[in-house]
Amino acid sequence: MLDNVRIARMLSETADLMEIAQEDGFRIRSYRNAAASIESQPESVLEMLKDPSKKVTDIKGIGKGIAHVLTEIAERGSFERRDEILTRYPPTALELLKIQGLGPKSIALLWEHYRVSTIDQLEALCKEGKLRELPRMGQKLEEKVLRSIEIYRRGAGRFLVSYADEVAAALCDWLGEVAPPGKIHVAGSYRRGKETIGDLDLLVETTDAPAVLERFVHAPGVGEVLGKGTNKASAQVGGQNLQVDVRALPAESLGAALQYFTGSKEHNIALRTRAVSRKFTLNEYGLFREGETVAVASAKEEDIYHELGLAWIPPELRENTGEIERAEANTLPALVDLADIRGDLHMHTVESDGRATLEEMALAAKALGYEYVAITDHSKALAMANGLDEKRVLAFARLVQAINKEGHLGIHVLAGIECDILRDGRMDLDDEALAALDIVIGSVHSYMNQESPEMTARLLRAVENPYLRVMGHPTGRVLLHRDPFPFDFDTVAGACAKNHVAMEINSSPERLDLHASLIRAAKSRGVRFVVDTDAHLPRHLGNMKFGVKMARRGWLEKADVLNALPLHGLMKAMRRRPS
Ligand code: DGT
Ligand code: CA
Ligand code: CA
Ligand code: ZN
Repeated sequence: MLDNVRIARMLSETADLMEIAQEDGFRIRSYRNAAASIESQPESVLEMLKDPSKKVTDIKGIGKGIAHVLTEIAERGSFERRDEILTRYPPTALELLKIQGLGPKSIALLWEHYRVSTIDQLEALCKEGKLRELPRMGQKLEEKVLRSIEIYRRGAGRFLVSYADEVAAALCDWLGEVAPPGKIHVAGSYRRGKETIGDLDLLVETTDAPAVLERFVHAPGVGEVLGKGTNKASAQVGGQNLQVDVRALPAESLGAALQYFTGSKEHNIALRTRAVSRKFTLNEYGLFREGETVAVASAKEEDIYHELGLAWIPPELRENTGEIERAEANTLPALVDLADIRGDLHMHTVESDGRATLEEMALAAKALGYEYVAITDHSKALAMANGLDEKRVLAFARLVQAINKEGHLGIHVLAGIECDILRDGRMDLDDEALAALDIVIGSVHSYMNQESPEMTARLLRAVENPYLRVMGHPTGRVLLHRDPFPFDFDTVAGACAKNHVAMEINSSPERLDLHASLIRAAKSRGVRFVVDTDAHLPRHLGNMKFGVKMARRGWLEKADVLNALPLHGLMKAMRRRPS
Protein backbone atom coordinates (compact mmCIF):
# COMPACT_ATOMS: atom_id res chain seq x y z
CA MET A 1 0.00 0.00 0.00
CA LEU A 2 1.94 2.94 -1.27
CA ASP A 3 -0.10 5.73 0.29
CA ASN A 4 0.46 3.99 3.62
CA VAL A 5 4.18 4.06 2.88
CA ARG A 6 4.00 7.81 2.27
CA ILE A 7 2.13 8.45 5.50
CA ALA A 8 4.51 6.23 7.45
CA ARG A 9 7.35 8.25 5.99
CA MET A 10 5.81 11.54 7.12
CA LEU A 11 5.38 10.22 10.64
CA SER A 12 8.87 8.87 10.92
CA GLU A 13 10.39 12.04 9.49
CA THR A 14 8.49 14.03 12.06
CA ALA A 15 9.82 11.67 14.72
CA ASP A 16 13.34 12.31 13.43
CA LEU A 17 12.82 16.06 13.63
CA MET A 18 11.38 15.69 17.14
CA GLU A 19 14.51 13.82 18.04
CA ILE A 20 16.66 16.62 16.71
CA ALA A 21 14.55 18.98 18.81
CA GLN A 22 15.17 16.63 21.76
CA GLU A 23 11.54 16.24 22.59
CA ASP A 24 9.92 13.68 24.82
CA GLY A 25 11.11 10.14 24.00
CA PHE A 26 7.72 8.61 24.67
CA ARG A 27 6.00 10.73 22.04
CA ILE A 28 8.76 10.09 19.54
CA ARG A 29 8.35 6.37 20.03
CA SER A 30 4.61 6.54 19.52
CA TYR A 31 5.18 8.20 16.12
CA ARG A 32 7.70 5.55 15.18
CA ASN A 33 5.48 2.66 16.27
CA ALA A 34 2.57 4.11 14.32
CA ALA A 35 4.77 4.53 11.24
CA ALA A 36 5.93 0.91 11.44
CA SER A 37 2.44 -0.50 11.78
CA ILE A 38 0.93 1.72 9.06
CA GLU A 39 3.68 0.70 6.68
CA SER A 40 2.89 -2.99 7.04
CA GLN A 41 -0.90 -2.45 7.07
CA PRO A 42 -2.42 -4.12 3.97
CA GLU A 43 -5.43 -1.81 3.89
CA SER A 44 -5.15 1.87 2.96
CA VAL A 45 -5.56 3.98 6.11
CA LEU A 46 -6.93 6.86 4.06
CA GLU A 47 -9.67 4.55 2.76
CA MET A 48 -10.32 3.33 6.30
CA LEU A 49 -10.84 6.90 7.47
CA LYS A 50 -13.55 7.38 4.85
CA ASP A 51 -15.31 4.19 5.85
CA PRO A 52 -17.54 4.70 8.91
CA SER A 53 -17.58 0.95 9.59
CA LYS A 54 -13.83 0.95 10.24
CA LYS A 55 -11.68 2.42 12.99
CA VAL A 56 -8.02 3.21 12.49
CA THR A 57 -7.55 2.93 16.24
CA ASP A 58 -8.08 -0.82 15.78
CA ILE A 59 -4.66 -0.92 14.13
CA LYS A 60 -1.92 -1.84 16.57
CA GLY A 61 0.14 1.19 17.61
CA ILE A 62 -2.51 3.76 16.68
CA GLY A 63 -4.14 5.60 19.53
CA LYS A 64 -6.42 8.64 19.58
CA GLY A 65 -3.55 11.08 19.12
CA ILE A 66 -2.19 9.47 15.98
CA ALA A 67 -5.73 8.91 14.65
CA HIS A 68 -6.22 12.68 14.87
CA VAL A 69 -2.95 13.20 13.00
CA LEU A 70 -4.14 10.82 10.26
CA THR A 71 -7.39 12.74 9.86
CA GLU A 72 -5.38 15.92 9.41
CA ILE A 73 -3.20 14.27 6.78
CA ALA A 74 -6.29 13.03 4.94
CA GLU A 75 -7.76 16.53 4.96
CA ARG A 76 -4.79 18.67 4.05
CA GLY A 77 -1.73 16.51 3.46
CA SER A 78 0.12 17.59 6.59
CA PHE A 79 -0.44 18.01 10.32
CA GLU A 80 0.05 20.63 12.98
CA ARG A 81 2.90 18.97 14.85
CA ARG A 82 4.90 18.57 11.66
CA ASP A 83 4.19 22.14 10.49
CA GLU A 84 5.24 23.54 13.84
CA ILE A 85 8.51 21.65 14.00
CA LEU A 86 9.31 22.58 10.42
CA THR A 87 9.22 26.26 11.45
CA ARG A 88 12.11 25.46 13.80
CA TYR A 89 14.15 23.02 11.74
CA PRO A 90 14.22 22.94 7.95
CA PRO A 91 13.42 19.63 6.24
CA THR A 92 16.99 19.60 4.89
CA ALA A 93 18.13 18.84 8.45
CA LEU A 94 16.69 15.36 7.92
CA GLU A 95 19.24 14.76 5.21
CA LEU A 96 21.99 15.21 7.77
CA LEU A 97 20.67 12.21 9.69
CA LYS A 98 21.82 10.05 6.80
CA ILE A 99 25.44 10.97 7.45
CA GLN A 100 27.12 8.34 9.61
CA GLY A 101 28.56 9.67 12.80
CA LEU A 102 25.99 12.39 13.30
CA GLY A 103 23.12 11.71 15.64
CA PRO A 104 20.11 13.98 16.22
CA LYS A 105 21.87 15.72 19.13
CA SER A 106 24.85 16.67 16.99
CA ILE A 107 22.54 17.95 14.28
CA ALA A 108 20.67 20.12 16.77
CA LEU A 109 24.02 21.49 17.96
CA LEU A 110 25.12 22.24 14.41
CA TRP A 111 21.92 24.09 13.80
CA GLU A 112 22.13 26.11 16.98
CA HIS A 113 25.76 27.12 16.57
CA TYR A 114 26.21 27.47 12.86
CA ARG A 115 22.70 27.23 11.31
CA VAL A 116 23.99 24.29 9.29
CA SER A 117 21.20 22.30 7.69
CA THR A 118 22.54 20.99 4.39
CA ILE A 119 25.21 18.50 3.43
CA ASP A 120 27.13 21.15 1.48
CA GLN A 121 27.26 23.43 4.51
CA LEU A 122 28.33 20.52 6.70
CA GLU A 123 31.11 19.63 4.31
CA ALA A 124 32.41 23.21 4.28
CA LEU A 125 32.35 23.27 8.07
CA CYS A 126 34.41 20.08 8.33
CA LYS A 127 36.91 21.31 5.77
CA GLU A 128 37.36 24.56 7.66
CA GLY A 129 37.99 22.54 10.82
CA LYS A 130 35.07 24.15 12.61
CA LEU A 131 33.23 21.01 13.61
CA ARG A 132 35.92 20.20 16.14
CA GLU A 133 35.18 23.43 17.98
CA LEU A 134 31.87 22.04 19.18
CA PRO A 135 31.61 20.06 22.42
CA ARG A 136 32.41 16.31 22.10
CA MET A 137 33.45 16.65 18.47
CA GLY A 138 36.98 16.36 17.17
CA GLN A 139 39.21 16.08 14.14
CA LYS A 140 38.54 12.33 13.90
CA LEU A 141 34.83 12.99 13.61
CA GLU A 142 35.44 15.62 10.94
CA GLU A 143 37.30 13.04 8.87
CA LYS A 144 34.63 10.42 9.43
CA VAL A 145 31.88 12.85 8.44
CA LEU A 146 33.74 13.85 5.26
CA ARG A 147 34.14 10.19 4.26
CA SER A 148 30.52 9.55 5.01
CA ILE A 149 29.44 12.55 2.90
CA GLU A 150 31.34 11.13 -0.03
CA ILE A 151 29.59 7.75 0.27
CA TYR A 152 26.24 9.46 0.67
CA ARG A 153 26.76 11.51 -2.50
CA ARG A 154 27.77 8.44 -4.46
CA GLY A 155 24.62 6.64 -3.37
CA ALA A 156 22.25 9.60 -3.63
CA GLY A 157 19.40 8.79 -5.94
CA ARG A 158 19.87 5.04 -5.54
CA PHE A 159 17.58 2.75 -3.59
CA LEU A 160 17.86 -0.57 -1.80
CA VAL A 161 16.55 -3.41 -3.92
CA SER A 162 14.11 -4.40 -1.16
CA TYR A 163 12.41 -1.03 -1.46
CA ALA A 164 12.32 -1.19 -5.26
CA ASP A 165 10.91 -4.69 -4.91
CA GLU A 166 8.07 -3.47 -2.70
CA VAL A 167 7.18 -0.66 -5.07
CA ALA A 168 7.33 -2.99 -8.08
CA ALA A 169 5.11 -5.58 -6.40
CA ALA A 170 2.52 -2.98 -5.40
CA LEU A 171 2.45 -1.50 -8.91
CA CYS A 172 2.18 -4.90 -10.62
CA ASP A 173 -0.71 -5.62 -8.32
CA TRP A 174 -2.41 -2.32 -9.12
CA LEU A 175 -1.84 -2.65 -12.87
CA GLY A 176 -3.30 -6.16 -12.68
CA GLU A 177 -6.70 -4.51 -13.29
CA VAL A 178 -5.66 -3.62 -16.84
CA ALA A 179 -2.93 -6.12 -17.60
CA PRO A 180 -2.66 -9.69 -16.27
CA PRO A 181 0.44 -10.55 -14.23
CA GLY A 182 2.26 -12.35 -17.05
CA LYS A 183 2.07 -9.21 -19.18
CA ILE A 184 3.93 -6.92 -16.79
CA HIS A 185 7.73 -7.11 -16.79
CA VAL A 186 10.24 -5.25 -14.69
CA ALA A 187 13.35 -4.61 -16.79
CA GLY A 188 16.45 -2.48 -16.08
CA SER A 189 18.88 -2.99 -13.21
CA TYR A 190 16.12 -4.65 -11.20
CA ARG A 191 15.93 -7.52 -13.70
CA ARG A 192 19.70 -7.77 -13.76
CA GLY A 193 19.63 -8.23 -9.97
CA LYS A 194 21.79 -5.23 -9.13
CA GLU A 195 22.17 -4.49 -5.44
CA THR A 196 20.85 -0.95 -5.68
CA ILE A 197 18.34 0.52 -8.09
CA GLY A 198 18.30 3.96 -9.72
CA ASP A 199 14.82 3.75 -11.18
CA LEU A 200 12.32 1.06 -12.10
CA ASP A 201 11.62 0.27 -15.76
CA LEU A 202 8.24 -1.41 -16.24
CA LEU A 203 7.18 -2.85 -19.57
CA VAL A 204 3.51 -3.65 -20.03
CA GLU A 205 2.36 -5.76 -22.93
CA THR A 206 -1.01 -4.38 -24.02
CA THR A 207 -3.28 -3.35 -26.88
CA ASP A 208 -4.66 -0.48 -24.81
CA ALA A 209 -1.71 1.73 -23.87
CA PRO A 210 -3.82 4.73 -22.73
CA ALA A 211 -5.69 2.59 -20.18
CA VAL A 212 -2.44 1.23 -18.73
CA LEU A 213 -0.77 4.62 -18.44
CA GLU A 214 -3.89 6.25 -17.03
CA ARG A 215 -4.15 3.61 -14.34
CA PHE A 216 -0.45 3.91 -13.55
CA VAL A 217 -0.50 7.65 -12.89
CA HIS A 218 -3.40 7.13 -10.50
CA ALA A 219 -1.73 4.38 -8.50
CA PRO A 220 -1.73 4.94 -4.75
CA GLY A 221 1.60 6.40 -3.72
CA VAL A 222 2.24 8.14 -7.02
CA GLY A 223 3.56 11.60 -6.27
CA GLU A 224 4.76 13.90 -8.99
CA VAL A 225 4.01 12.72 -12.54
CA LEU A 226 7.14 13.56 -14.50
CA GLY A 227 5.68 12.94 -17.93
CA LYS A 228 2.91 11.12 -19.76
CA GLY A 229 2.82 10.45 -23.48
CA THR A 230 1.04 7.95 -25.73
CA ASN A 231 3.11 4.92 -24.74
CA LYS A 232 5.28 6.02 -21.85
CA ALA A 233 4.74 7.63 -18.47
CA SER A 234 7.11 8.45 -15.62
CA ALA A 235 6.31 9.28 -12.03
CA GLN A 236 7.78 9.35 -8.56
CA VAL A 237 6.30 6.64 -6.39
CA GLY A 238 6.24 5.74 -2.71
CA GLY A 239 7.60 7.38 0.40
CA GLN A 240 11.13 7.63 -0.97
CA ASN A 241 10.13 9.04 -4.36
CA LEU A 242 11.51 6.25 -6.50
CA GLN A 243 11.15 7.08 -10.19
CA VAL A 244 9.19 4.56 -12.21
CA ASP A 245 9.11 4.54 -16.02
CA VAL A 246 6.22 2.61 -17.51
CA ARG A 247 6.19 1.69 -21.18
CA ALA A 248 3.10 0.20 -22.77
CA LEU A 249 3.77 -1.78 -25.91
CA PRO A 250 2.32 -4.42 -28.22
CA ALA A 251 3.27 -8.09 -27.96
CA GLU A 252 5.11 -7.90 -31.31
CA SER A 253 7.90 -5.76 -29.88
CA LEU A 254 7.99 -7.02 -26.29
CA GLY A 255 11.14 -9.11 -26.73
CA ALA A 256 13.08 -6.27 -28.30
CA ALA A 257 11.94 -3.84 -25.63
CA LEU A 258 12.83 -6.28 -22.86
CA GLN A 259 16.25 -6.77 -24.36
CA TYR A 260 16.84 -3.04 -24.78
CA PHE A 261 15.53 -1.86 -21.42
CA THR A 262 17.11 -4.62 -19.40
CA GLY A 263 20.54 -3.37 -20.32
CA SER A 264 23.12 -3.00 -19.12
CA LYS A 265 24.12 -0.18 -21.37
CA GLU A 266 27.54 -1.83 -21.81
CA HIS A 267 25.96 -5.15 -22.74
CA ASN A 268 23.63 -3.43 -25.21
CA ILE A 269 26.45 -1.54 -26.88
CA ALA A 270 28.42 -4.77 -27.36
CA LEU A 271 25.34 -6.54 -28.70
CA ARG A 272 24.53 -3.73 -31.11
CA THR A 273 28.10 -3.70 -32.38
CA ARG A 274 27.82 -7.42 -33.01
CA ALA A 275 24.53 -6.86 -34.86
CA VAL A 276 26.07 -4.19 -37.07
CA SER A 277 29.05 -6.38 -37.94
CA ARG A 278 26.56 -9.00 -39.09
CA LYS A 279 24.62 -6.48 -41.17
CA PHE A 280 21.74 -6.05 -38.76
CA THR A 281 20.28 -3.10 -36.90
CA LEU A 282 19.13 -3.67 -33.31
CA ASN A 283 16.87 -1.27 -31.45
CA GLU A 284 14.02 -1.34 -28.93
CA TYR A 285 11.57 -2.35 -31.71
CA GLY A 286 13.40 -5.34 -33.08
CA LEU A 287 16.32 -6.84 -34.92
CA PHE A 288 16.29 -5.82 -38.59
CA ARG A 289 18.33 -6.89 -41.59
CA GLU A 290 20.06 -3.89 -43.07
CA GLY A 291 17.61 -1.91 -45.20
CA GLU A 292 14.55 -3.98 -44.26
CA THR A 293 11.54 -2.79 -42.26
CA VAL A 294 10.15 -6.13 -41.15
CA ALA A 295 11.97 -7.41 -38.11
CA VAL A 296 13.79 -10.73 -38.09
CA ALA A 297 13.07 -10.99 -34.38
CA SER A 298 11.09 -8.76 -32.00
CA ALA A 299 8.42 -10.60 -30.00
CA LYS A 300 10.78 -12.90 -28.14
CA GLU A 301 14.02 -11.94 -26.47
CA GLU A 302 15.49 -15.43 -27.10
CA ASP A 303 15.06 -15.00 -30.86
CA ILE A 304 17.12 -11.82 -30.88
CA TYR A 305 20.05 -13.58 -29.23
CA HIS A 306 19.65 -16.64 -31.44
CA GLU A 307 19.57 -14.62 -34.67
CA LEU A 308 22.83 -13.04 -33.56
CA GLY A 309 24.38 -16.48 -33.11
CA LEU A 310 24.16 -16.43 -29.32
CA ALA A 311 22.55 -18.50 -26.61
CA TRP A 312 20.01 -16.52 -24.56
CA ILE A 313 21.87 -14.74 -21.77
CA PRO A 314 20.40 -14.59 -18.25
CA PRO A 315 19.84 -10.92 -17.26
CA GLU A 316 22.16 -11.15 -14.24
CA LEU A 317 25.12 -11.74 -16.58
CA ARG A 318 24.44 -8.83 -18.91
CA GLU A 319 27.27 -6.53 -17.88
CA ASN A 320 29.61 -7.12 -20.82
CA THR A 321 32.11 -8.98 -18.68
CA GLY A 322 32.57 -12.01 -20.92
CA GLU A 323 28.98 -13.25 -21.22
CA ILE A 324 28.70 -12.55 -24.95
CA GLU A 325 31.79 -14.61 -25.78
CA ARG A 326 30.50 -17.45 -23.63
CA ALA A 327 27.05 -17.25 -25.24
CA GLU A 328 28.69 -17.51 -28.65
CA ALA A 329 30.63 -20.62 -27.58
CA ASN A 330 27.48 -21.91 -25.90
CA THR A 331 29.35 -22.34 -22.62
CA LEU A 332 27.36 -20.05 -20.34
CA PRO A 333 27.22 -21.28 -16.74
CA ALA A 334 24.03 -23.02 -15.57
CA LEU A 335 23.30 -20.48 -12.85
CA VAL A 336 22.14 -21.43 -9.39
CA ASP A 337 18.43 -20.90 -8.83
CA LEU A 338 16.32 -19.98 -5.80
CA ALA A 339 14.71 -23.42 -6.08
CA ASP A 340 18.14 -25.04 -5.60
CA ILE A 341 18.47 -23.64 -2.09
CA ARG A 342 17.75 -26.29 0.52
CA GLY A 343 18.25 -24.36 3.72
CA ASP A 344 19.14 -21.04 5.31
CA LEU A 345 22.34 -21.00 7.35
CA HIS A 346 22.44 -17.60 9.07
CA MET A 347 19.77 -16.20 11.37
CA HIS A 348 19.28 -14.74 14.82
CA THR A 349 16.73 -15.35 17.52
CA VAL A 350 15.65 -13.68 20.76
CA GLU A 351 18.70 -15.32 22.38
CA SER A 352 20.72 -12.47 20.85
CA ASP A 353 19.30 -9.62 18.77
CA GLY A 354 16.65 -11.48 16.75
CA ARG A 355 12.96 -10.89 17.33
CA ALA A 356 11.57 -14.42 17.12
CA THR A 357 12.25 -17.71 18.88
CA LEU A 358 14.18 -20.68 17.53
CA GLU A 359 10.89 -22.52 16.98
CA GLU A 360 9.35 -19.58 15.10
CA MET A 361 12.37 -19.21 12.84
CA ALA A 362 12.64 -22.94 12.19
CA LEU A 363 8.96 -23.27 11.35
CA ALA A 364 9.13 -20.27 9.02
CA ALA A 365 12.09 -21.94 7.28
CA LYS A 366 10.12 -25.16 7.01
CA ALA A 367 7.20 -23.26 5.49
CA LEU A 368 9.56 -22.12 2.73
CA GLY A 369 10.14 -25.77 1.90
CA TYR A 370 13.66 -25.97 3.34
CA GLU A 371 15.21 -29.23 4.45
CA TYR A 372 17.41 -27.71 7.13
CA VAL A 373 18.01 -24.44 8.95
CA ALA A 374 20.92 -23.14 11.01
CA ILE A 375 20.39 -20.95 14.04
CA THR A 376 23.39 -18.65 14.39
CA ASP A 377 23.09 -16.11 17.16
CA HIS A 378 25.83 -13.65 18.04
CA SER A 379 28.75 -14.42 20.34
CA LYS A 380 29.58 -12.64 23.59
CA ALA A 381 31.73 -9.83 22.14
CA LEU A 382 28.50 -8.28 20.91
CA ALA A 383 27.36 -7.56 24.43
CA MET A 384 24.78 -5.07 23.21
CA ALA A 385 23.13 -7.88 21.28
CA ASN A 386 23.33 -10.21 24.30
CA GLY A 387 25.74 -12.53 22.48
CA LEU A 388 26.27 -16.08 23.77
CA ASP A 389 29.20 -17.04 25.98
CA GLU A 390 30.69 -20.55 26.06
CA LYS A 391 28.29 -21.82 28.66
CA ARG A 392 25.24 -20.70 26.74
CA VAL A 393 26.69 -22.13 23.50
CA LEU A 394 27.10 -25.58 25.06
CA ALA A 395 23.56 -25.51 26.45
CA PHE A 396 22.24 -24.38 23.08
CA ALA A 397 24.03 -27.21 21.26
CA ARG A 398 22.46 -29.72 23.65
CA LEU A 399 19.04 -28.17 23.16
CA VAL A 400 19.31 -28.44 19.39
CA GLN A 401 20.37 -32.07 19.68
CA ALA A 402 17.28 -32.79 21.73
CA ILE A 403 15.05 -30.91 19.28
CA ASN A 404 16.35 -32.90 16.33
CA LYS A 405 16.03 -36.17 18.19
CA GLU A 406 12.44 -35.41 19.02
CA GLY A 407 11.78 -34.16 15.51
CA HIS A 408 8.57 -32.24 16.26
CA LEU A 409 9.66 -29.21 14.19
CA GLY A 410 9.75 -31.26 11.01
CA ILE A 411 12.96 -29.62 9.81
CA HIS A 412 16.55 -30.44 10.71
CA VAL A 413 18.11 -27.71 12.86
CA LEU A 414 21.84 -27.01 12.79
CA ALA A 415 23.36 -25.53 15.92
CA GLY A 416 25.46 -22.59 14.81
CA ILE A 417 26.97 -19.32 15.86
CA GLU A 418 27.92 -16.05 14.25
CA CYS A 419 31.16 -15.74 16.17
CA ASP A 420 32.95 -12.39 16.28
CA ILE A 421 36.41 -12.30 14.78
CA LEU A 422 38.24 -10.26 17.41
CA ARG A 423 40.57 -7.37 16.71
CA ASP A 424 43.61 -9.65 16.42
CA GLY A 425 41.93 -12.45 14.45
CA ARG A 426 41.20 -14.72 17.38
CA MET A 427 37.69 -16.13 17.64
CA ASP A 428 35.45 -14.77 20.37
CA LEU A 429 34.70 -18.28 21.75
CA ASP A 430 37.01 -21.06 22.88
CA ASP A 431 37.59 -24.23 20.84
CA GLU A 432 35.52 -26.43 23.10
CA ALA A 433 32.42 -24.32 22.50
CA LEU A 434 33.04 -24.03 18.75
CA ALA A 435 33.59 -27.79 18.51
CA ALA A 436 30.13 -28.44 19.91
CA LEU A 437 28.47 -26.65 16.98
CA ASP A 438 27.49 -27.78 13.47
CA ILE A 439 28.37 -24.50 11.81
CA VAL A 440 30.59 -21.59 12.78
CA ILE A 441 30.27 -18.35 10.86
CA GLY A 442 33.02 -15.86 11.64
CA SER A 443 32.23 -12.16 11.22
CA VAL A 444 33.94 -8.83 11.75
CA HIS A 445 31.75 -6.42 13.71
CA SER A 446 34.38 -4.22 15.35
CA TYR A 447 37.55 -2.26 14.52
CA MET A 448 36.51 -2.03 10.91
CA ASN A 449 38.78 0.97 10.43
CA GLN A 450 41.97 -1.10 10.58
CA GLU A 451 44.49 -0.55 7.80
CA SER A 452 44.53 -3.13 5.04
CA PRO A 453 47.61 -5.14 6.19
CA GLU A 454 46.22 -5.37 9.71
CA MET A 455 42.76 -6.44 8.52
CA THR A 456 44.27 -8.96 6.11
CA ALA A 457 46.34 -10.53 8.90
CA ARG A 458 43.29 -10.57 11.14
CA LEU A 459 41.18 -12.41 8.58
CA LEU A 460 43.97 -14.84 7.70
CA ARG A 461 44.35 -15.76 11.34
CA ALA A 462 40.61 -16.36 11.62
CA VAL A 463 40.64 -18.58 8.53
CA GLU A 464 43.32 -20.72 10.22
CA ASN A 465 40.92 -21.55 13.04
CA PRO A 466 39.92 -25.18 12.38
CA TYR A 467 36.32 -24.62 13.43
CA LEU A 468 35.56 -21.70 11.16
CA ARG A 469 33.28 -22.83 8.32
CA VAL A 470 31.95 -19.61 6.82
CA MET A 471 33.33 -16.09 6.47
CA GLY A 472 30.28 -13.93 7.29
CA HIS A 473 29.49 -10.76 5.28
CA PRO A 474 33.13 -10.80 4.14
CA THR A 475 33.66 -7.13 3.23
CA GLY A 476 31.47 -5.47 5.87
CA ARG A 477 29.82 -3.14 3.39
CA VAL A 478 26.50 -1.51 4.22
CA LEU A 479 24.90 -0.31 1.01
CA LEU A 480 24.62 3.47 0.68
CA HIS A 481 26.30 3.84 4.09
CA ARG A 482 29.58 2.07 4.53
CA ASP A 483 32.23 1.00 2.03
CA PRO A 484 33.87 -2.42 2.27
CA PHE A 485 36.73 -2.37 4.78
CA PRO A 486 40.09 -2.55 3.01
CA PHE A 487 41.94 -5.87 2.88
CA ASP A 488 43.77 -8.09 0.41
CA PHE A 489 40.75 -9.95 -0.87
CA ASP A 490 42.57 -12.36 -3.18
CA THR A 491 44.93 -13.55 -0.45
CA VAL A 492 42.09 -14.10 2.00
CA ALA A 493 40.01 -15.88 -0.66
CA GLY A 494 42.96 -18.14 -1.42
CA ALA A 495 43.30 -19.00 2.27
CA CYS A 496 39.56 -19.71 2.48
CA ALA A 497 39.80 -22.13 -0.44
CA LYS A 498 42.80 -23.90 1.08
CA ASN A 499 41.17 -24.25 4.50
CA HIS A 500 37.70 -25.16 3.22
CA VAL A 501 36.13 -22.02 4.60
CA ALA A 502 33.14 -20.94 2.54
CA MET A 503 32.39 -17.30 1.85
CA GLU A 504 28.97 -15.95 2.65
CA ILE A 505 26.72 -14.16 0.25
CA ASN A 506 24.65 -12.31 2.81
CA SER A 507 21.17 -11.66 1.37
CA SER A 508 20.21 -8.87 3.73
CA PRO A 509 19.23 -6.01 1.35
CA GLU A 510 21.36 -3.56 3.35
CA ARG A 511 24.46 -5.68 2.79
CA LEU A 512 24.33 -7.99 -0.23
CA ASP A 513 27.88 -8.81 0.69
CA LEU A 514 29.73 -10.19 -1.43
CA HIS A 515 29.67 -8.02 -4.51
CA ALA A 516 29.45 -9.88 -7.85
CA SER A 517 33.01 -9.19 -9.01
CA LEU A 518 34.40 -10.47 -5.70
CA ILE A 519 32.28 -13.60 -5.97
CA ARG A 520 33.85 -14.28 -9.34
CA ALA A 521 37.34 -13.56 -8.02
CA ALA A 522 36.82 -15.91 -5.07
CA LYS A 523 35.35 -18.64 -7.25
CA SER A 524 38.36 -18.48 -9.54
CA ARG A 525 40.48 -19.26 -6.47
CA GLY A 526 38.39 -22.30 -5.64
CA VAL A 527 36.20 -20.82 -2.91
CA ARG A 528 32.73 -22.23 -2.25
CA PHE A 529 29.81 -20.21 -0.97
CA VAL A 530 26.76 -20.15 1.22
CA VAL A 531 23.83 -17.89 0.36
CA ASP A 532 21.90 -17.00 3.51
CA THR A 533 19.71 -14.24 4.93
CA ASP A 534 21.03 -13.13 8.35
CA ALA A 535 17.34 -12.97 9.28
CA HIS A 536 16.32 -11.28 12.52
CA LEU A 537 12.64 -12.16 12.09
CA PRO A 538 10.73 -14.74 10.04
CA ARG A 539 9.86 -12.32 7.23
CA HIS A 540 13.58 -11.73 6.52
CA LEU A 541 13.94 -15.34 5.39
CA GLY A 542 12.27 -14.15 2.17
CA ASN A 543 15.36 -12.05 1.36
CA MET A 544 17.04 -15.20 0.01
CA LYS A 545 15.93 -14.22 -3.50
CA PHE A 546 18.14 -11.11 -3.40
CA GLY A 547 21.20 -13.11 -2.37
CA VAL A 548 20.59 -15.71 -5.06
CA LYS A 549 20.52 -12.92 -7.65
CA MET A 550 23.91 -11.77 -6.35
CA ALA A 551 25.20 -15.33 -6.63
CA ARG A 552 23.96 -15.42 -10.22
CA ARG A 553 25.62 -12.07 -10.92
CA GLY A 554 28.77 -13.77 -9.62
CA TRP A 555 28.31 -16.55 -12.21
CA LEU A 556 27.74 -19.22 -9.56
CA GLU A 557 26.32 -22.62 -10.36
CA LYS A 558 24.49 -24.95 -8.02
CA ALA A 559 27.70 -26.86 -7.26
CA ASP A 560 29.35 -23.69 -5.94
CA VAL A 561 26.75 -23.25 -3.23
CA LEU A 562 26.97 -25.42 -0.12
CA ASN A 563 23.39 -24.86 0.97
CA ALA A 564 22.19 -26.27 -2.32
CA LEU A 565 23.47 -29.63 -1.02
CA PRO A 566 21.17 -32.12 0.65
CA LEU A 567 21.60 -32.37 4.42
CA HIS A 568 24.16 -35.18 4.48
CA GLY A 569 26.32 -33.44 1.88
CA LEU A 570 26.13 -30.19 3.79
CA MET A 571 27.07 -31.88 7.07
CA LYS A 572 30.05 -33.45 5.35
CA ALA A 573 31.17 -30.03 4.17
CA MET A 574 30.70 -28.63 7.69
CA ARG A 575 32.64 -31.39 9.46
CA ARG A 576 35.79 -30.34 11.23
CA ARG A 577 38.53 -30.40 8.67
CA PRO A 578 41.46 -32.79 9.17
CA SER A 579 44.35 -30.84 10.66
P1 DGT B 1 19.60 2.14 -12.82
O1 DGT B 1 18.22 2.55 -13.17
O2 DGT B 1 20.55 3.28 -12.68
O3 DGT B 1 19.65 1.26 -11.63
O4 DGT B 1 20.19 1.25 -14.03
P2 DGT B 1 19.48 0.75 -15.36
O5 DGT B 1 20.40 -0.20 -16.01
O6 DGT B 1 18.11 0.27 -15.06
O7 DGT B 1 19.46 2.06 -16.26
P3 DGT B 1 18.28 2.93 -16.87
O8 DGT B 1 17.04 2.87 -16.07
O9 DGT B 1 18.87 4.27 -17.12
O10 DGT B 1 18.03 2.29 -18.30
C1 DGT B 1 17.44 1.00 -18.43
C2 DGT B 1 18.11 0.28 -19.54
O11 DGT B 1 17.83 0.94 -20.79
C3 DGT B 1 19.62 0.27 -19.48
O12 DGT B 1 20.11 -0.75 -18.65
C4 DGT B 1 19.98 0.07 -20.91
C5 DGT B 1 18.93 0.85 -21.65
N1 DGT B 1 19.46 2.18 -21.96
C6 DGT B 1 19.12 3.34 -21.40
N2 DGT B 1 19.80 4.35 -21.94
C7 DGT B 1 20.60 3.82 -22.87
C8 DGT B 1 21.58 4.35 -23.79
O13 DGT B 1 21.83 5.54 -23.85
N3 DGT B 1 22.20 3.46 -24.59
C9 DGT B 1 21.92 2.12 -24.54
N4 DGT B 1 22.57 1.29 -25.34
N5 DGT B 1 21.05 1.60 -23.70
C10 DGT B 1 20.39 2.43 -22.88
CA1 CA C 1 16.44 1.57 -14.17
CA1 CA D 1 14.84 4.15 -16.47
ZN1 ZN E 1 26.93 -10.10 11.36
